[in-house]
Amino acid sequence: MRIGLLAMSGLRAHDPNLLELGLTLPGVLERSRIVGSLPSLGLLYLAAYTPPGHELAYFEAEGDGSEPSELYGCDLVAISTFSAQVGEAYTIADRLREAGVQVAMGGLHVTVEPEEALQHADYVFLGEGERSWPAAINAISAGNAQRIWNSADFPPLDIDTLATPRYDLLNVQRYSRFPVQTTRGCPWRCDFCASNVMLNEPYRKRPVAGVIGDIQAIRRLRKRVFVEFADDNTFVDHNWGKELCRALIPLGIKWFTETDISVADDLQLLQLMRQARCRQVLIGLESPGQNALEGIELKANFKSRRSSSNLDAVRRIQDQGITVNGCFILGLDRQTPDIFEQVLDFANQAPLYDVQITVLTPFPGTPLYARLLREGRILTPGRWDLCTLFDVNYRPKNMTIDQLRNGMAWLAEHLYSEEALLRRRRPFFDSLW
Ligand code: B12
Ligand code: SF4
Repeated sequence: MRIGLLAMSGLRAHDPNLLELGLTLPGVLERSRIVGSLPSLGLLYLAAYTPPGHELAYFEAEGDGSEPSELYGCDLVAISTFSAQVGEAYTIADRLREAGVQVAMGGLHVTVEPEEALQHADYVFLGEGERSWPAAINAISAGNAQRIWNSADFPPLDIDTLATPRYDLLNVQRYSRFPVQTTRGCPWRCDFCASNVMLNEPYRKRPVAGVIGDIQAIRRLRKRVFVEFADDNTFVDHNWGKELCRALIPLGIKWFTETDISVADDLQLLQLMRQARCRQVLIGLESPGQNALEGIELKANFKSRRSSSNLDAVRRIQDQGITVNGCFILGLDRQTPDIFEQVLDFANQAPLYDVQITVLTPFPGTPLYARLLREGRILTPGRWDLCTLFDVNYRPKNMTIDQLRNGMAWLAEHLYSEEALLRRRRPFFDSLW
């Protein structure tokens, strides 16, 4: 079969205020240009697990959500879904099927909404694709495939022998950053976290040699690379993290990752990360102060317990020459309208090199979604296109919807202007000299 792999590329947001700001604020533009250009690691893994004898090609949807015409020459198109653009993905799937092309859909969204997806796809995949994909491809090419493929019905994935993603399918000149995975999952359980919908699995770390092998595979295609570790929480195990950094040092590549604040507890780890050329860690701080964080992490109240030391922790990391991108969620139940100024104060006091602000988003499949639905607080159930992290689709508890929207816009203006960026970043550069 000729199999097309289709990623729904780019970022999505609908709030007109924020969109207008996004077009003019340098900080917003900077990050969206960087992240908007990442290829889909999930599809590159699927390609690596495709049985031999099939022809594979990787595609990305256009910025307006339309599909490349080459897809119509495929026998099967595999689409990876996130909630924000699943409507666009369904529209493409409908058009392809009308033209006689079979469609397979997988990824985070359809894993929790398989019945919905069955209305648009021939085959729907739940969970990690590597487990079911080889058997599914054999059955599809033999013409006797079932429609639902649940990874739970297949043996667990052996993370120690994970295949190298098929980076060779990419037009490498098109990308400035490449995703590599070092771990899967996260030991914590934040009630809003959409990654958790995949987490029937424990937190898993890959052997360091496998990670290095993936980076070498990218470097065979392109000499100078910047790597984004597509993890949820890389440095949970500090000793393993040190091993990873020691192996990265000789490669001399720059990299970015997402991790929790505990990374700041270990000076040796931070020093090794710096030597290994870590450029930035993205950390979910979520809210300044303990009160608003109470109970949002369901397992050990991790985020609330740590919050009083977050300011110092950020400084310890940045003192090592590693920038922190501190992420805050606006509209948490215990936040009141003074939250916008509190976030600005925290960002300026640290000072945080980068700040990401998002609106509390009830993603399908999360405990948050179930709770807000029960409480009648979802404004329009099923409006998955609003799952962008920037659009409000629920009724906040301690502020009005307008206060949340306007507060978000006010904060964006104060955080992302050229002047604000310079003011927060200058001390970081000064400390390096
Ligand atoms: C890297 C990343 C990005 C990158 C690259 C995305 C991409 N093209 O893959 C960028 C920066 C572009 C991005 C953008 C966005 N992201 Co993002 N991103 C991530 C992150 C950190 C890692 C994704 C990753 O590479 N995972 C590793 C791979 C191996 O896993 P995977 O993609 O899930 O694929 C596996 C399975 O899902 C399955 N599978 C996937 N697709 C398919 C298809 C088929 C046919 C089959 C059989 C199986 C299958 O098999 C794969 C292998 O096991 C995740 C967090 C997370 N844990 O997922 C957030 C995450 C996916 N992002 C999220 C969001 C909200 C966004 C944005 C909507 C933000 C915005 N406002 O625009 C955009 C929208 C993207 C889009 N076009 O719709 C949410 C999605 C929640 C949801 N339910 O939709 C997540 C979960 C973050 C979070 N915790 O909230 N993101
Ligand atoms: S710490 Fe981050 S990745 Fe882990 S559950 Fe919470 S939000 Fe998700």
